[in-house]
Amino acid sequence: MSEPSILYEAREGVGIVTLNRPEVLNAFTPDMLDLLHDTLHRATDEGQRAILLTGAGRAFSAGQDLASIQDQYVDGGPDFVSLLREHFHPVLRAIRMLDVPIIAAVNGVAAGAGMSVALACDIRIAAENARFATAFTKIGLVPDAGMAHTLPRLVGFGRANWMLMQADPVDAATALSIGLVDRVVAADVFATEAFALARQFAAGPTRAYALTRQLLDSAATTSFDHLLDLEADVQAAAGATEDHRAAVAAFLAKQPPTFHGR
Ligand code: T3D
Repeated sequence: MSEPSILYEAREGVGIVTLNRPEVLNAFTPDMLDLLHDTLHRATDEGQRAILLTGAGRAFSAGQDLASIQDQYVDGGPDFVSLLREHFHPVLRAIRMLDVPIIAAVNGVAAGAGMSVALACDIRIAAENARFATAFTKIGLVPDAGMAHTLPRLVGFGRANWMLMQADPVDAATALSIGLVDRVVAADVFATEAFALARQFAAGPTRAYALTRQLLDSAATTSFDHLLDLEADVQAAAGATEDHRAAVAAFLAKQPPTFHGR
């Protein structure tokens, strides 16, 4: 029997989700995307307080599996609309709507929609040998899986435009310097450091993280005036959490806070 295309393990409050088709650099098939979607929900349903998303072997993901759709080109071409709407988009929406923080541990190359998935995550930690290739225009496609939204917001319009149109891969050091990733670590300690980072988020104020993401996403499409109204409501939700109250009490008692994710 073949290995599952997505591996899952729960450890110390972290759901570790591994893209697992290393022979094709973890390129996505529809079944794999559906399983990824279900596995993200499995982690939160089980009560994990952070998700660490990574790839097996030498890649994070090379995006859409181009070999698996090759035969469709003789017959009118792949059905891009259903591939995106039915398989990619549920994954991207799940990532942006999770109740817990999700950290992309980019262990190697991330290309096309594989890079898009990494960019949709809350935090990116990359191994020093990681590479980021938008790849879409190299095969005559436009950015998808949300990249036209996420990339300019991370690196600015001009740099995003260059990366999408010129499309040569960007190395990890450059990715760090332009804000595409949050941390870069040596390959030999990458797995340990990535897990430690995820565990740190798993021990944090879970609701505040999810509400922060919600506020940032809303801010991208709203006026400053409306954002001020929105932040009052979202802050009321954060302020009603047990974690907030306990953290203020801990601060006043000169103690470190302990968060329970409630
Ligand atoms: O329906 C739709 O298409 C719409 C959705 C589109 C979303 C997208 O993601 S479009 C972008 C798709 N991805 C790409 O175009 C990237 C293609 N891959 C590459 O450019 C390179 O493989 C990398 C830059 C990612 C890595 O290069 P390198 O030299 O490190 O590895 P390699 O030798 O090219 O790849 C290793 C193997 O993985 C190789 O197989 P082999 O020769 O050992 O049997 C290669 O064919 C396979 N592989 C890599 N990427 C894909 C792939 N197989 C299928 N699909 C891939 N995307």
